[in-house]
Amino acid sequence: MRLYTFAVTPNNRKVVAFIKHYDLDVEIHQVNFAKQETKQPEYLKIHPMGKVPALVDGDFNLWESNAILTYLAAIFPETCGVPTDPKGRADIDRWLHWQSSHLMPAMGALKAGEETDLESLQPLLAVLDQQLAGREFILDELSVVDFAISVYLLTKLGRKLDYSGHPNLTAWRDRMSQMKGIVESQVKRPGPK
Ligand SMILES: N[C@@H](CCC(=O)N[C@@H](CS)C(=O)NCC(=O)O)C(=O)O
Repeated sequence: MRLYTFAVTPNNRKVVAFIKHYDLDVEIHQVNFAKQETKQPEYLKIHPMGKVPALVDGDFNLWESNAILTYLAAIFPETCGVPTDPKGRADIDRWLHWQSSHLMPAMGALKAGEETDLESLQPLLAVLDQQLAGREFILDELSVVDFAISVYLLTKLGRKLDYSGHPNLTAWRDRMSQMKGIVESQVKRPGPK
């Protein structure tokens, strides 16, 4: 199994973090953007939109980071990354959709400068804080959603947000930042000489 990825973005990091957290037998291939690897005909056969991440498992090509996360959790059930009961599974879908349809667009708008007020994220942070009340992880047990969401709040932009009114979220974010997969998927930037 091979993951095509580009380390630095949250949609890529969430998958790499999950793989590294559980030492999954998946080869991680960093694509070469400078050489336009993702726009080459060979790669477009894997991901017709020419984006990353993408997973190749034999003759099965899968793209969309959240679909890759739930597939890996199914292939490697020892991760317990996705509950198998219908309500547990629906809860996973709920939070993965929340990440892709609310958190990502809101943070994307800030990053693109279409929205300039960092406070615009506060209602979303409040929803997450409320969910985390009395819980160690978003769905009690560590699951793919913790990886999918935490990486957004650990980006450069995520680090600028005000978490002071959200104690449950603050504690979870700190906890996630110390998890093996999150630590090992961190891109180390060269420091000042
Ligand atoms: N919704 C997709 C987003 C994929 C995506 O936009 N990937 C970006 C990096 S995060 C990319 O490949 N950008 C380069 C390009 O569009 O050429 C996912 O979650 O996998």
